[in-house]
Amino acid sequence: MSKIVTIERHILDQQKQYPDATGIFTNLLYDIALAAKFISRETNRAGLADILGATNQVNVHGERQQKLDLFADEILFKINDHTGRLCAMASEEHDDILAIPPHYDTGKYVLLYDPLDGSSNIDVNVSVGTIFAIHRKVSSGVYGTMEDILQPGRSLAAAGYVIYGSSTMLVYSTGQGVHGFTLDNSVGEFFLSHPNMRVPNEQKYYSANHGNEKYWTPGVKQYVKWLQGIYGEGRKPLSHRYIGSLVSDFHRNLLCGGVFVYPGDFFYRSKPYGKLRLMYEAQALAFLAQQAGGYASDGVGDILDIQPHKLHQRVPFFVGNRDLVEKAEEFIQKYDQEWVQAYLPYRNLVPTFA
Ligand code: P6P
Repeated sequence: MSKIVTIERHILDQQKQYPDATGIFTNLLYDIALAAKFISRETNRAGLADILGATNQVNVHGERQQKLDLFADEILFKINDHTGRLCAMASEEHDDILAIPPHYDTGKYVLLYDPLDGSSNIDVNVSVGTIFAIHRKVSSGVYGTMEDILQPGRSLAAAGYVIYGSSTMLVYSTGQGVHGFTLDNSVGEFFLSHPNMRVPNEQKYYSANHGNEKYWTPGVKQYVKWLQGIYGEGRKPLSHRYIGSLVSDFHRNLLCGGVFVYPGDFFYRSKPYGKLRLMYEAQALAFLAQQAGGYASDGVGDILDIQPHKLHQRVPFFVGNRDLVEKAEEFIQKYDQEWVQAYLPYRNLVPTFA
């Protein structure tokens, strides 16, 4: 029997090797793991309880909120609002920063999360996920501000996701590699199952929604044809796999090799900056990809170098094997200058506090 390693044991082991992987992460990750256990339980029985289906509410993006969205959002906030580890939180489901209630202590980290990404898939029993990112507090006051939230991904202290699939897995990094833990429901504990996850050299899949192909820029269209092997070049063509649930598509490509593609549309369309959000989706997955030997780009440059200017900022997203993502940048640089020149002013906006 191999060594039984819990999240706590793993971080303590890491702490010995890397002095800056402070013990604070043990508690913070444990809080997230506890929330994940609650969400996993509800997600797995969604078909049975009356928690299934949409509410009559829409979120900040005008997307109808699933009941499980709201449940996951509330659990993550309630488990973390009183611990004294955080100075603020932010969620996909809320317009603005989530303040720590005044009667609780604050701490030196900020937690950003997408509580249940891909939740529209719940009713059809497709796996969904939670995505989280942890920044260090940089503002001087007691309570967190937007300055603590809108930091580039390069500054991330930790990030990860939980995938609620055939099994529930928590995958995280504190900057010392990517590590996956699988939930053993019989004991209610996450155990290390995928130590030091690395993007494999073999590349198997590309993920893109071909229903949007008519809105793709010329460079992106040619890039996807290159991925399919249409230009020959002796490269093994990639198979297409698209679940429409970001965490699921990312997780499969992390394990099998490949690239996820959600580009910006033409500017006359509704999503010129793509659909995915920088602060609680792209940054976290870009951090993990980089830690696993991969790379993430908005088609112009490294996602981790983008200075955010607003909480729900969208970003074009290419993530996976470094050579596949860099090839996307090449095609866009060569064939999509009109789109790039229109995108750069948005990409380079600075936040009001700067
Ligand atoms: P589309 C789910 O709604 C989500 O935010 C991600 O999980 C997923 O990758 C993407 O949107 C799917 O978007 O436009 O292909 O349905």
